[in-house]
Amino acid sequence: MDGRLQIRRWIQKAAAMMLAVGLILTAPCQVETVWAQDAVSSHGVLRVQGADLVDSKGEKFQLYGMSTHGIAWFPQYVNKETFRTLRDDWGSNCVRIAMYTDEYNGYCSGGKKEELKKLVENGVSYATELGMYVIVDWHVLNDKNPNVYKAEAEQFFDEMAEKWKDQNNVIYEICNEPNSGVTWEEIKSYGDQIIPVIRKHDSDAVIIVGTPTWSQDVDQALKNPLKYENVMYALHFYAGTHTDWLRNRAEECVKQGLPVFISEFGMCDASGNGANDFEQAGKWMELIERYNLSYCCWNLANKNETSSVLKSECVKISGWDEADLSQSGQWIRQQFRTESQR
Ligand code: IDC
Repeated sequence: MDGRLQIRRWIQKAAAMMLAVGLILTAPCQVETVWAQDAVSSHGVLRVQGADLVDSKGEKFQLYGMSTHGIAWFPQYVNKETFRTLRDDWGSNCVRIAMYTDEYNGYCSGGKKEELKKLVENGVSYATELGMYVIVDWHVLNDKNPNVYKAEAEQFFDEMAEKWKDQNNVIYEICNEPNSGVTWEEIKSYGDQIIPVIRKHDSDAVIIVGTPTWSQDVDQALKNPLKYENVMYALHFYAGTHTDWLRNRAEECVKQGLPVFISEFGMCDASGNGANDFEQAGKWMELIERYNLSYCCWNLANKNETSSVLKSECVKISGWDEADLSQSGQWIRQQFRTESQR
């Protein structure tokens, strides 16, 4: 064998050994590999530009994912493996953590404050570790008027925003759904108190503000918006109840420059139950895609109700098969998967 051939063989052997060593060394790391869906490292700090949510490069960006049910009721889904499945298998880039303020051991109505805060903090950490955006939702519902627990909201957001001031994946939703005649002026005055509390720590965080009538009256916000930057206005729909008239309102407001965020919706009716109306839901999705709106689906739980995405007999908290998913779950997972391929 001539000298050159000998050398080539040595090189080949050395390369094969290096490859083998490399494979052995990298194998254990794969468990924690963050895949291409690491939305936060690709898109960074989000901000609001006109009606749009844009990423750190100034490109239009869309968040989409699941909302938990009330975390006091279904704490098991505030779990890293749950979020990982939502990211890797469902293809979503965002998760909304819903903490009821009044009902179901709500934060302000006898719930265990420290445990609830810990759950929210854990949820934010898991999302962060997975490179997902996360919405912290102060879930006003039974309390109707966000001013009822304004002092508690101030304290909560002050503490939380201080913790996450250096992160760029946390979005604050300061009042889920004001309702029962609460006016936009009352909500606005609440926003004027709470937004500066968050901004004191995190000067550019995106903040979502609920609108009157269970977050349907975005037109009132359009007439008289808050004066801060990086604020978006919540519009919620339930496809079995809210049809053309609410879509038209949403479209009109977006066209006129209002940043609308669909931070909660369902394919069924507004009770969270009843039949799914996938035809109407499909029309909503067309609108969502036309305007690149961000959206979170209610709800990630196995409650025996139509809007829960898991069947009530499913006790798995991650890695769900098709058979584990309710009709709603099958539909929305497909929607997210399609979205992630766009
Ligand atoms: C529903 C839950 C249901 C719970 C009820 C409490 O799905 O299990 O018993 O709240 O009142 C909303 C609310 C959201 C509702 C949902 C369906 O933001 O909390 O969840 N909905 O009613 N707005 C419109 C519909």
